[in-house]
Amino acid sequence: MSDNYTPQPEHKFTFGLWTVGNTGRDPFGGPVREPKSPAELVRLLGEVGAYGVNFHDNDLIPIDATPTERDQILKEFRKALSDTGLVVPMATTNLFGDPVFKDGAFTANDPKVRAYALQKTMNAIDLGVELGAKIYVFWGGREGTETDASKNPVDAIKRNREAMNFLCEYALDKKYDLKFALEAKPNEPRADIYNPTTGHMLAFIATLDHPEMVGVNPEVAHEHMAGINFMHGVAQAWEAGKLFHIDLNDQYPGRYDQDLRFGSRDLKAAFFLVKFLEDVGYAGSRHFDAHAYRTEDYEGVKDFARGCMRTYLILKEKAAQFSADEEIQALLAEINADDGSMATYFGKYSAEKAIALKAQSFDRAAIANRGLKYERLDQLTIDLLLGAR
Ligand code: GCO
Ligand code: MN
Ligand code: MN
Repeated sequence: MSDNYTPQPEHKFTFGLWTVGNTGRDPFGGPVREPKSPAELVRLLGEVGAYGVNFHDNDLIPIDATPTERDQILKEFRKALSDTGLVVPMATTNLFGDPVFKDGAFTANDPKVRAYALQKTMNAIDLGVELGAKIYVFWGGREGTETDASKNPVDAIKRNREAMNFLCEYALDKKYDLKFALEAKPNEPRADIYNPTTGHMLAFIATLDHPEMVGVNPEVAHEHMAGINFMHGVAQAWEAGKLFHIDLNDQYPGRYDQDLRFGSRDLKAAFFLVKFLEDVGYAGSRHFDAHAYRTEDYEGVKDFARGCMRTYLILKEKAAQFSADEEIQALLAEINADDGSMATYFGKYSAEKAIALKAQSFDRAAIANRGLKYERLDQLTIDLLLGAR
């Protein structure tokens, strides 16, 4: 059955192999679902209507696969892609799973680990590009510490920068049509991870040799774990021209990393996020980096994946409704009323402007007395979200 909430390719909904392929393992229990091959997962994604699939190098090719195994896996994967029409918009490197990365990858204290991480990433970039990826994500889950006795954070920043500069040059040298997207997370698996928020990442990117090649991949759960407003971080990245990718999911603040279905926890935050992405015309992938509850079988995994996309599309419709709602728009116009009397004071500084502004008198009490009607505006938003308008 097709309705307004049926995913279409133009919605650019993508999932990682590791998301629908998650077998439900957690720190307290083993897998609850049989693993599926990459090709099977592509078919599952095709069935639920996704546009694309993303992967870590080792989601696709196990770290110790032989060349023959690699060829066979790639053959089946490519066949599944062409049968389903799914594309690979993004790829990434697993720099966290193998024990060699227990002290990080690009920031590890052992130079052999740092060199191996660069080698592994170059190979993984080759693989991603071969399959069509235009965005390459870097999530440094192990780039952090449990004890600050172990590492100087300034050294870690410098090592990270050197690695990113090296890999940018590698992509340029190979003439790859590829951009990098850095993904921040405050903690988990390390006690503390460097560059813990999207804002930190943006500041770090400005120090690179090729900042134009590098943007961010903000994730809902990661900023909620840090207790901050995700949409504000996304807006900052967007305004800086750095929103190259986005990881959608959900998360209760102050808890372990939950990777909940998009919009399933903070519906209002999800609404303002979707509204933002749609209003500004973000054209990249809407990537769901989440997984099904551990209670589910593969039918439940499909329910989970369909749910992520459906909620996004419902919220997109609600965003359009918000923009068309006369009462809401009249209220916004009133809130933003401007009689133009202050216009001469804004914009670029001049000594004359400063003198004129210092001479201007303000009726502070009258200005402050005005009620701003944000309560009404918020309730109208809630009514709209709950289907009461
Ligand atoms: C996490 C991260 C990862 C990354 C992935 C892609 O919390 O585990 O969100 O899922 O997004 O490694 O780089
Ligand atoms: Mn995450
Ligand atoms: Mn992520």
